[in-house]
Amino acid sequence: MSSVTQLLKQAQDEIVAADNQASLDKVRVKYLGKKGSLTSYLKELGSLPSDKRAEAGKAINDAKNSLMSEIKLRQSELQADSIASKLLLDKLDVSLPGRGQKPGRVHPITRTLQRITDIFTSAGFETRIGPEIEDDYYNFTALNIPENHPARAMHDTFYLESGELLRTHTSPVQIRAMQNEGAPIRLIAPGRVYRCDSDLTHTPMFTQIEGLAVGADISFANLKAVLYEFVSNFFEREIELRFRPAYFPFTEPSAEVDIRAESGEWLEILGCGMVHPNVLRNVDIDSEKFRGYAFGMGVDRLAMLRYGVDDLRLFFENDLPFLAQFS
Ligand code: 2NM
Repeated sequence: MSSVTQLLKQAQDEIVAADNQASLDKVRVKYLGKKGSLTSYLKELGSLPSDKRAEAGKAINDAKNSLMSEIKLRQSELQADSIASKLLLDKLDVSLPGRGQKPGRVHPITRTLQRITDIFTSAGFETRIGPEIEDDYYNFTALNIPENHPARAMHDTFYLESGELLRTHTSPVQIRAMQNEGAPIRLIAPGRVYRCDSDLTHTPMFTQIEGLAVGADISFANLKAVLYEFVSNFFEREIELRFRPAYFPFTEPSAEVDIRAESGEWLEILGCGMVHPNVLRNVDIDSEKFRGYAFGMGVDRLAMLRYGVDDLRLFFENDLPFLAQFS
């Protein structure tokens, strides 16, 4: 009897001393496991004289029960401790300042394109977009560009193995729009275009915006007025324009348009003209009833002028300090 009491006392001390789950487990195994000391006492009960057996058995079972409940208690204490210390370590101060994520910006060419689009939208033009992979018909033939025209040469156009090509201008968008919607129509077509050309002022991919208005009373005077309004709006000052006669297969007459820079020099910014009757015919618009004007400009060039950037390639290098200047 006294050795059970002693064993119980010893086990209780060890339970209190156990400061983690593993050592508490060891205590449990040591006393209550299959080969534990209390367990072996139970096994030895049979060798006691029968009149002592009941009393001893009860004492051992009582000791066993109180050990089990004390271990359970200690276990929940240890668990609470470990949760508390984890919480202390993982404490998150939600009031700390962030890591200084800088907001992104819109690329200067995209900003310029949005600005141009906004100006034409408020003048009543709708926006149309189209595929960058085109075929010969939409990129050339429908635009009155004959089979042997230099613009078709491998030199300028990226051809795909399929025989398709990367559009060299956004004019195919206008062709599709006229085909699908007929006249009258007034739209702008912004987008990426591709030409096999690369130097200081040319990149193989660039952004263009073209415009088209077809109607019964459309005249070259309308074209001049729209372009004048556009350019003055874009540069935020009265701008002098100069129309120089030019040649495009898809317009007749055609002109290249210069603006008078603040320095006094003339800078070319766009091409335009009256849509060629052959082009109208190709999209089944009656060229006796309807006339149209069209224009096209390089957005990159307008962005250079607006922001005073003198090397086109800067727009394509994704140099963050350079880009960060436009916000
Ligand atoms: C330019 C210059 C002149 C043009 C013509 C057409 C269409 F589809 F109506 F025939 N779209 N764009 C055009 C005319 C484009 O870019 C310098």
